[in-house]
Amino acid sequence: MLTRREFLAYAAAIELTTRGTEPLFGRMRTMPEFTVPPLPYPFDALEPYIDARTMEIHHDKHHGAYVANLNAAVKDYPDLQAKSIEDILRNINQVPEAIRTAVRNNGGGHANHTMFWEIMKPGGAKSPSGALAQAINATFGSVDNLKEKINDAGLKRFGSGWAWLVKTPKGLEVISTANQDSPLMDGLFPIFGVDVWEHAYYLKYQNRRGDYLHAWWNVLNWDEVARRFEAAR
Ligand code: MN3
Repeated sequence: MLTRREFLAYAAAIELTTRGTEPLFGRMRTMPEFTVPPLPYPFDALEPYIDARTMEIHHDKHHGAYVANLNAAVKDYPDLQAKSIEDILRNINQVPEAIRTAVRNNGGGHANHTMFWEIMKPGGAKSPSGALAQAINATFGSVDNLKEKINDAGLKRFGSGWAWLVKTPKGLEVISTANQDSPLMDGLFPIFGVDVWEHAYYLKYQNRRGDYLHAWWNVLNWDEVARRFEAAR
């Protein structure tokens, strides 16, 4: 089974070798679709902080729907199908207007959740280390201050959205976005974000978003966050 990246490289190679001849197969029909990545741990792995039922519905149904809707939106746009979701979001204003809102919401949902599953794990380090820790301390004073800022941004986000630590041209910053908007749409790099949609916490925490945010730090995968911090530099 080829990954999407491998397939694209393969398809590009085929296209190169068949240039000037009849195409071997219809490119539009064989382009792979965006897919929901498998959860890197069992549904119940983040208990008791995030319950198994929430994880199952969130990953299979919510992320599944974003991907299905994204694929439907780009169905007739092979140039978009050939791009990574990050590239599409970075250039969201170049997406044809007819499908721009659908791509913004569902493509944003796909990218945000793909990141979200990776930046959580059971039993990870309790705090950051190395260059990431230095940068956090230099910018926010302490990791606890960063947590407070993220929690505050998540609590103040009215309705649905995300709270983020992002890399700006100047350094690190805490922001929040509405709905499924990605920091990539504003030219910012998402180092990590926490989902504050009710579907992320309602079964266990009901209306207590603050309790969810407080508990969420127990499942943050600081190793993956450090990897993303390095990638942003
Ligand atoms: Mn969600």
